[in-house]
This record gives sequence, C-alpha cells and structure tokens, in this order.
Amino acid sequence: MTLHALLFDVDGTLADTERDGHRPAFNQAFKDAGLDWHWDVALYGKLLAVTGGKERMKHYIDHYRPDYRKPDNFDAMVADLHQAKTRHYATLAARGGIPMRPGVKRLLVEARAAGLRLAIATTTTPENVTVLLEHSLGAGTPDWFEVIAAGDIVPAKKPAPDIYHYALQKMGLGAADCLAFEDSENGLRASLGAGLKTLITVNDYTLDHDFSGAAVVLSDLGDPDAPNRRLAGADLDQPFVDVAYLRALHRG
Ligand code: XBP
Ligand code: MG
Repeated sequence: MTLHALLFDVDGTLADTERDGHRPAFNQAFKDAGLDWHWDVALYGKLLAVTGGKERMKHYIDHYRPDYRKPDNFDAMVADLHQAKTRHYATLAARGGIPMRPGVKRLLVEARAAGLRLAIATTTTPENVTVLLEHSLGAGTPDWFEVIAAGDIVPAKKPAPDIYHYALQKMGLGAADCLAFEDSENGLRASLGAGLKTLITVNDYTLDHDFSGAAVVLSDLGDPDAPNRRLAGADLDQPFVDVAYLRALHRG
C-alpha cells in the first residue's frame, strides 16, 4: 500500500497551543466578562480531558464550580464567551507568539516536494487554524492543506473518529492510504477509530497519556541537527522524521 497523504492534528501536534494560546485566551474572555473563572496551567491540563472549548467550559462549571448558578441563557453565554476567546486567541497567534514544534515546517516542506497530500483534522475552531498557520508556518500556508477539517463541522468531537472520517471522505482516500499525526490520547482514539496508522509526538500535557495502538511515540519530529527520542513503538533507527521515515512506518 502506497502512502498518499498525511493528516495532522493541530493543538499540541503542530504547535504547543494549549498552555500559552488557548488557556490565556479563555482566561482573558472570562475576565472581560467579569467572571472569577481562572484556569491555571495544572487545572487546564485536567480540563484538556474534554475536547472543544465550549464543551470544556461546560465541563468546568459542572465539575469544578458547583457553586455557580447557571443563567437561563447559559448555552448562549458559553457561545459568546467562546467567540471572545477565539478573538483573543487570534490576537495571540497573530503576534507570532506560538511557534511550530521542532521539525514540523521541514517535514511539511519535504512532504509537499514529495507529492504527499496534506490535510488537517482538529477539534479547534477553523479561524484558529488559519491564523496559526499564517503567522507561525508562513503566509499562504493554509493552502498547503487541501482539507482543513475543524471544529463543529462534525457534531461529535475527538475522541470520536468523525473528524477523520470527514477529512478522508473529502479527500476521496481510504485510511490505509494515510498516516495521522497526534499528540494526545483523545486524538489517538479518534485516529485509530478511523483506522489510521498514527505517529504521536508528546508534549508536557500528554506525556503520561495511554498511547497503546500508536505506530510510534516520539518526543517530537526532530531535525537532522536536533535528534528526537523514541518513547515507544516502531524502531526505525532514525533520529528525526522525514518522508523516507514515514514511508517505512506506513509499510511496517
Ligand atoms: C484541541 C482542543 C480544542 C482546543 C480549543 O484538541 O481540545 O478544544 O483546546 O479549541 P485536539 P476551541 O488537538 O485533539 O484537536 O476553543 O476552538 O474549541
Ligand atoms: Mg492535539
């Protein structure tokens, strides 16, 4: 089976967006609205068990703020807070303050040159993806991805496989033609649920996650002058990920 396409998660995989992007954006939106909600780094790590910003806010209220009396229009209020949060995230990302993770840009450039097709499959809001790519990967780079499957486009977010099914269907490809890139257990459940072989790069929030079923678990993609570490899975004896590595992983 030939490798035709690469499907990328965004948050935590392309960039470390959660701690210094989404989290401060949520906190700023809460502050603007006069709410005493505040998510520190540790609490946010726990809240990441729930994917989707609106879903995460509701989970926080239900599980951490039993004192809070929900107004009748609670759903609309959460939607408004989420829109404000998205604006704050865009401002942060547009400052270029959320760099791509090691090896990401190099690998994407190589993959394009090798004729591999690229797509995004993420839980986050579509605007967040575009602004991040434009400012951290480079102007015009959203066009590198033939499908950007994001946010509420499917009703069931990761760990449901729906967003991957959607991307594959848009590309007219089967799971066996592709590799997925993820950083979290919820993301891996989603990609495996769609039948995709998956490469994991961990981050501080996901180091302890259960990655059973992943093809390989790496510290990061690595670069020729900055080797990565293999934490589990296929041992291809190469300290950075390039297209040859991906083809071998896909075959194996
Ligand atoms: C990403 C998420 C998202 C972001 C926030 O998960 O869980 O909820 O934290 O995005 P994954 P929104 O990397 O598995 O796609 O606030 O735009 O929902
Ligand atoms: Mg992720």
